[in-house]
Amino acid sequence: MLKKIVQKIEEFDTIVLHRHQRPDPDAIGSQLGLKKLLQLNFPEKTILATGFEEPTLAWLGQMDTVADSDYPASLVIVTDTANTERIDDARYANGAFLIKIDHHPNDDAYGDLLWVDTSSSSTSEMIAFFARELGLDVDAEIARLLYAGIVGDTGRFLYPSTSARTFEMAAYLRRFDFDFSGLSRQMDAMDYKVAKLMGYVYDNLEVDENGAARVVLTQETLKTYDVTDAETAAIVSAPGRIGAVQSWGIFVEQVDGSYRVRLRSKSAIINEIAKRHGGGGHPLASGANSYSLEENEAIYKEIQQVVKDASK
Ligand SMILES: [Mn+2]
Repeated sequence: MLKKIVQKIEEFDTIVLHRHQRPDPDAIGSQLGLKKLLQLNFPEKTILATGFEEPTLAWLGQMDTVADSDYPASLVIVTDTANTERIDDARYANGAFLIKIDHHPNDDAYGDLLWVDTSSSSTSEMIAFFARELGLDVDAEIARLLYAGIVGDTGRFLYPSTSARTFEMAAYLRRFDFDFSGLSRQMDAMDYKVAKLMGYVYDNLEVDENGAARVVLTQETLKTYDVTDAETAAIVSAPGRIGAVQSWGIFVEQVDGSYRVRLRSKSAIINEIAKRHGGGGHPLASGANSYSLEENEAIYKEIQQVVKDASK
């Protein structure tokens, strides 16, 4: 598989890299890590990265301006994105050949060539593996980007997706001379306003007798704390720090009145709930969409049910 991907890379002069909307450190880390990796190892090629410039992740790196005319003769590689609707920049379909590199369940098997490995903690881990297995040159900046992606998707090596290979890749990347403690501090840091929002989350969290929990963040709450939907990412794992909490949903009201629901769990499988409500993702970390207060209730009831079933 790795060889096939390299063969395709060798065939094209222009390569455009995409990742998912509402990017997280793994989306950008894998996208820009791969970009720098290809630039370093194939200096004669034009390697471009496209997508929304997420302000809270600007410290990771910048996107490029990609022209429509760049696409027809290009290889497009999409990292960290399970389904086509989630790909940032719909022009991904305009390339001559499409490769999917991802670690989410392969429910939407798009692309002409797919490398999907659900045993990987992150797509950044896959790119690090790709680089090491093929003996490609790696530098400190590539290592920084991929390490950030691994740290992001494993919750700093906390989630069960953290494997022996995850640590191997982390150890491999750590050899390069990037600002390790600066990056670690950056990824652990939060704005004062987000810290206050976290206080709100702990104050208003509803937890049932089996450990099913929820909190609703309305537009009004977001305004009160002066945080954007993207900034709420920092509080998603917070309920899990409470011992009694097993699975939880964070319901974030959107401008249009719908809700983005972030589902997390310590052991009970919750991505089936997400799939029933216009979303998907990992068994223990997924996202759904709700279009009414009734649907919010239905989703919470489903969380309660899986937690109850798992506690038997
Ligand atoms: Mn990921």
